[in-house]
Amino acid sequence: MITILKGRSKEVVIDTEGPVVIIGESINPTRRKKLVSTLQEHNFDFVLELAKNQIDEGADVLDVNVGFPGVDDVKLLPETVKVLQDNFDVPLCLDSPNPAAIEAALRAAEGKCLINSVNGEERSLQSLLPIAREFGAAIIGLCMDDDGITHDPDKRLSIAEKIIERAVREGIKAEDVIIDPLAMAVSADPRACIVTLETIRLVHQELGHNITQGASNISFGLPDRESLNAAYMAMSIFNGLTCPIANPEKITSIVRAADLVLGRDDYAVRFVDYFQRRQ
Ligand code: THG
Repeated sequence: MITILKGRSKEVVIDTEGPVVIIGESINPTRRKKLVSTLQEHNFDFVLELAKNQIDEGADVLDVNVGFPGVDDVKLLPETVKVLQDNFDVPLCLDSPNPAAIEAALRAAEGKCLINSVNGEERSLQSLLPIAREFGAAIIGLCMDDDGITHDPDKRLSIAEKIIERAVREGIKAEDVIIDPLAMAVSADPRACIVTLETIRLVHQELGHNITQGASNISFGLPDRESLNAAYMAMSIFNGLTCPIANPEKITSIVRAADLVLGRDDYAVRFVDYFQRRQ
C-alpha cells in the first residue's frame, strides 16, 4: 500500500514494501526549553535550525508540535507551518491534540499534510475526519478509543480497523490512513514494547497499511536511550513499521541498516550514501 504526502512541490512516497520513511520528531517542546522560549518570543530561528538538521540527517517528513502551557496553537501552529514551508520543501506532520489548530494549520499549508492524530474516540473521529476530507490530508490513526488504552494487541487491531472504516465512510482513501500502534515507555510497563510490536505485526499482516509510531517514547526515563531505541526500531521495522516518528540524528543509520538487511536497498546504495555523507 502506498501513501503519498506532499510539501510545496516535493512528494514523499510511503510504501509498505519500504524503504522506511523517517518523520523527524525534534520540533516538539517536550524537554526542549529553548524551543518554548524562542517560540514565545515569536522567533523561528531555532525551529528552522531543528528542521535543517533533521533534513540533513535523513528526515523525509517533519513532525510539527508547538504545544506548551499557555500557547495559542490555533495561531502558532499555522505560523510555524508557514515559516517551515517558506524555507523547506518537505511534507509536514501536524502534531496537535487541538482540532482547531490542525484545521488552521491545514488552511495555511501547501501540499498534502499528515494529521497527527485521529484516534478511535467518537469525538476525535467526528471532529477530525471531515477536516481531513476537506483539505485532502492523510491521517495517523492512533489505536486507542473511548475505553482508553488497551494492552491487548487484537483490540488495538480492532480500533485500527474501526478508524480506517470510519475514514473511508467519510470519503478518505484507505491508503491515507497510517496506523499508530501506540508506543509507550517500557520503564513504566515491562510489556509495553512487546504489545506494540505484536500490534505492528497484526496491522501489517491483517490490514496491510502503513504504520508509524513515536518510537522514542519507549525509552523515556531510562539511560542509554540510543541503544534501546535502536534495538526497538530494528524489531519494529521487521514487523512492519514503515514511517517512524524519530530523531534522524540518531536513528537514520539503524533505519538504513534495517532496510539493507530486509532487501530494500539494492547494492547498499542508500546505506553507503548515508555513511559517506556522515564522514
Ligand atoms: N505517536 C504519534 N505522535 C507522537 C507520538 C506518538 N508525537 C509526539 C511523540 N509521540 C513523538 N515525538 C517525540 C519527540 C521527542 C522525544 C520523544 C518523542 C524525545 N526527545 C528527547 C528527550 O525528550 O529527551 C530528546 C531527543 C534528543 O535529544 O534528540 O524523547 O507516539 N502519532
